[in-house]
Amino acid sequence: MVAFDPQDPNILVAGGASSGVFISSDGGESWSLLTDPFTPGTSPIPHLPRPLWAHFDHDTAGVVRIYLGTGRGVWRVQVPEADAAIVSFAAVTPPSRVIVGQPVELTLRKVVTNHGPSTPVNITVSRTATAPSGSSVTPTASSETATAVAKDALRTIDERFTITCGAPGPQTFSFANRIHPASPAYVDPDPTNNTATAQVTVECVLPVALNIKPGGFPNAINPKSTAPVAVLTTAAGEYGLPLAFDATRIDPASVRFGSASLVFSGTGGATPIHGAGHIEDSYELDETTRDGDLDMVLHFRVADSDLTSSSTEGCVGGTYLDASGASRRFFGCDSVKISP
Ligand SMILES: [Ca+2]
Ligand SMILES: [Ca+2]
Ligand SMILES: [Ca+2]
Repeated sequence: MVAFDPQDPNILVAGGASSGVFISSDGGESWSLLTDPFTPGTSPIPHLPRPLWAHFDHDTAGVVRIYLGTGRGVWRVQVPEADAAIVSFAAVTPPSRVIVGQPVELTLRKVVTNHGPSTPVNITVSRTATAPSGSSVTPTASSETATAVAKDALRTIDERFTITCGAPGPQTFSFANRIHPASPAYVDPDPTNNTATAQVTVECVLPVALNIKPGGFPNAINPKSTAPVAVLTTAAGEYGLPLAFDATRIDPASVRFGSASLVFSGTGGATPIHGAGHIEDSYELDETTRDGDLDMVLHFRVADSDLTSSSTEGCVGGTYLDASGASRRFFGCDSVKISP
């Protein structure tokens, strides 16, 4: 015998000749034994051999009554209800920008509760994560149990993921959640509040190779002077960079020069002199080689940046047009020695 509850298709019961009767409250994913085929004489639970039919009764709040018929009579079993619910689900201070190829931790915070009437109940929490094509997220699936959640108590669950951008531009990572009472001996009367989804869109930033003071090292710069900076055109894998970059596609007016935190966040930094750059085959990071491809060289007044004598690196960030004409962000740093 297999019977579905017409009021709640997630509830079904199944029974065989001598196996006992099983119930599932999650559409058949998990099952528990309703009857006692082993010690029916000593336990208060009956053994129902050869069940023929089942009738479901929701007339009483907080419990589902199931009438099981055999050729010899009708038995009533009561299954308690527990309404597990997701109250909220969102990312905790997600990064707005992530460098392509660099793994970043992301926390999603979920609050679950149990609206009862059964209390407390264990709640199984399972989740999946999906990355856009080319990017990655781990773990892609996991689950845990929130134990003994009392009626209307709020239980906070933090879920940690690692995301890695595979391409520059906006990338959307998706997270889906599903909860249910851990034991299928409980029926969840409202499955509509058992799922939640969240999406996190980050701007993926292309890492680039930078040569401050091309042709010289250790990049000693007078704070009252201007600093020449070459953003290098590179192939994928060059200088350990994940993707190729054509520096001649940079929009010079968008470029800023300064500390990593200020430039990466896009909140400040010096603008290039005259808002311009020039395209030339500049020096590679060995300071002696010109590799034959064209790079972007810009000049900045050091005093316009936030770099000080204690700074050990200078960074540039800005936008460029990719092969399809879309505006994307790049970012790179080089060591620097600021001294008069
Ligand atoms: Ca529910
Ligand atoms: Ca240099
Ligand atoms: Ca070059």
